[in-house]
Order: sequence, then C-alpha cells, then structure tokens
Amino acid sequence: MTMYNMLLLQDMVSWVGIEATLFHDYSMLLLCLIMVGFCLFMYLMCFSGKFIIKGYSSSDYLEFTWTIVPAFLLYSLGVPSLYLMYFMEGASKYDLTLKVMGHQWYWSYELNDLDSEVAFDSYMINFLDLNYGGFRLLEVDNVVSLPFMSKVRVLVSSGDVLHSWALPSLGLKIDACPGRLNFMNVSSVQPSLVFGECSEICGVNHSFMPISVEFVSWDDFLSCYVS
Ligand SMILES: [Cu+2]
Repeated sequence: MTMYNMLLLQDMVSWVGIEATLFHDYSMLLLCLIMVGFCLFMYLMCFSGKFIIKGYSSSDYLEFTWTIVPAFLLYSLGVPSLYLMYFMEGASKYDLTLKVMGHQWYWSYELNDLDSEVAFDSYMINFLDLNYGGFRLLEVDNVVSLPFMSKVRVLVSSGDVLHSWALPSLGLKIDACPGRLNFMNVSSVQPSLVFGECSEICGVNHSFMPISVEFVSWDDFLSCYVS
C-alpha cells in the first residue's frame, strides 16, 4: 500500500501489476536516457560548438540514423504496451466470479459460484472504532476473501452514480457505471491483503468507501463462505 515518502508504484501482487510496473520502469528509463542525451547534445551545441559544421548540407547516414533510432525506440515501447493491454483483457476461463456493486457510499459484493449464494455489504470502519490499530480510512467491516493463484473475474457495476473499484497493488481500476457491467481479471500470486479506494468522485462521502481484499488459500476461502 502507499506509504509516506514513496516515489514509485506500490509493490504488486498480481501478474498484471508486475508486468505493468516493469513496463513503467522501462519507459521511465528510456525517457530519462532520451532527456539526458538531448540536454547533453544541446549543451555541447550551444556552448562548445563541437557539432557545428560549416558548409554542411546533408548526410544520408545521419538521416538514416535519426529515422531508424526513434522508430526502434517507439517499436520497443509499442510492442510491450500492446502485449500488456491484451494480457489485462485476456483469459476466457475463470475459477470464480465476484460481482461488485458501488453504492453511495459503500460496496456490496456477491459470489454466485458457491453452493449457497454469498452477498454482503462492505462499509468503512470509523477510525475511532479501530481500537486495535489499523489504517485510517482504509479498514472495512467485511473484507472480501478471494483465493490466490486463481483466475477471478470481477464484474463491476453501480446502483446509483459513477464509482470506480481501484486496487493499486493489483494494477487494477474499473469504473462502476450504472446500467453497465465492466469486467476485469484479478489474480494474486501470493497471499496478501490489499487496500484500495473508490476512484471516481461520487458524492459527499466519496473518500469513505474503501476497498479491502484478502487473498487466501482455497481451503481458507471456502471455510470463509461455505458453512
Ligand atoms: Cu464512489
């Protein structure tokens, strides 16, 4: 989760998040190299006069280079970006489906793949009630339990206004639109407890509808919901 003085993205617990972080780091590295190279070149041109050639008209070699190098850089950005986009959408088979409904101002969840239907609401716990400690504005009364190392399809919609179901540690943000069903894959590679918040301004208590999901083993997951 986000802590004070954090500069980069959160530690990811899903494959999509890990891949997205790697792509982010690669793009930032490329950006820094281009900026440093450009600034160095401008400095040398303006102050040292090294690259000013009198009587210069054209150079096939130079034109070839300044076309091929940027093309290659764009290609090296475009291919992983497309791969990532399809990877996020991918998967046609799921182990489980979680239905998420946004409300003013709480989340309700449903699991319909189990023997008995599971449906519950998840409200934020007031900080004054967190007498055992905990994270202010992030703790909820009903944490969603999901199995890790499994493909979970999350269907997201809203009962009233626009919300957004966002969990940064999973590299995930899905808009909850009234009358529309959005879906995304969720898969954690390790047991974890992740926190998120509604990420669409949805009214006066928008800041007070956090999301909390814990990834546990199948056995623990079944013991949570199957009696
Ligand atoms: Cu909201």
